[in-house]
Amino acid sequence: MTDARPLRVHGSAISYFTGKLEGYLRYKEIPYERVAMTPLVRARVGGRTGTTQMPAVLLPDGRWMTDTTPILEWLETQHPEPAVIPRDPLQAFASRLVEDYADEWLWRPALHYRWSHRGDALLLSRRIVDEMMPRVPLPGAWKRFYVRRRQQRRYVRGDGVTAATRASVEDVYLRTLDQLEAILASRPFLLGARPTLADFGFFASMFRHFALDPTPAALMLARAPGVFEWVARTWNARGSRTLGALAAGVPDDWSPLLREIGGAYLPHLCANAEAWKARQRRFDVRIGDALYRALPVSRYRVWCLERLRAHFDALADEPRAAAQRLLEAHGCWEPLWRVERPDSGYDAAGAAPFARGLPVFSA
Ligand SMILES: N[C@@H](CCC(=O)N[C@@H](CS)C(=O)NCC(=O)O)C(=O)O
Repeated sequence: MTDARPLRVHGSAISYFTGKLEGYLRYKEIPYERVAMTPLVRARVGGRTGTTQMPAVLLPDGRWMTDTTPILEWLETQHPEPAVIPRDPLQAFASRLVEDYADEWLWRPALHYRWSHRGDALLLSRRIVDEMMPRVPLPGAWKRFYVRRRQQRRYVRGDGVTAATRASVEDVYLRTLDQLEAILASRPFLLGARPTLADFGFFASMFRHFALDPTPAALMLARAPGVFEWVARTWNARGSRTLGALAAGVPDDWSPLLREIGGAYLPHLCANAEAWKARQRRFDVRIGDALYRALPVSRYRVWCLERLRAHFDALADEPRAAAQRLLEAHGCWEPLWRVERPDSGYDAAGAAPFARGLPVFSA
């Protein structure tokens, strides 16, 4: 990409996936401007991309992109150095798996902490209204109340967080802090001396939610100061100076993350994919000791499962055998293939991130 004009990143200063993309763009030293998603901007973005999800990126040549996972993948082809997708095919596959897991599985705890805790909800609804709805001609208190109610209904109660599941949802966050803290005790980033896809996957929740929202930030400071430091390190990383080697292979200290993927995330993707095939709108799933009820079926997450399989299938013989051993050792192999033909029907032409966007929470 030779055009040096900045990308226009339509999103928000408090958004999970906008933060993920910004961390990546800063590391890659790709110039961008953030454009607040006011209702007018939102309507325009929706018309151009098919979804009002953020971030939505407008390229200098007039093309629009949505969905951070294929956006990063495409930007890597335009700005190959320094690569955030490891050159080693096994590491690349494992990084993609961890990116997808971190993107999707930490969403629920991130939204729960933000909207279930009153102090966090009051603060964040103010920030959202001030940034994105300043000119909506209604009293500020009404706008903030509307935002809190919408987010609680959609992303807390609507995503299965109840008195019965709340402790399990919070445990996902606390366990992740412990897992990352252990890894970061021996390396600056998850795979070595510079960030990779796995770092940017976790950066989504860890930066704009967990490190900045008061309740989870206090927990992070007390329990995992190494993670807090990594959040700042990732935000401050630059390809031109954050250099150095990656570890060899997939480090042993990734095992707890991989077991979580096999025991929780992939079974959840499978239940969602079965429900999609059965044309349900909602589904129940038991993960560990939590029974999540009436979760919205997500076509996007059927596509996530398909994409992980496609990345596996694309490996050459030797790394494919190594990836299979890794997946088997962590309980990921069986659930990766459990559902026969998930068939999301999304993006058959392989146009993502330039395809019509697909909202996460919608069948
Ligand atoms: N898979 C998408 C997810 C984007 C997403 O879910 N963004 C959230 C904000 S961080 C959003 O826009 N939600 C829509 C809404 O709340 O209306 C990505 O990676 O960009």
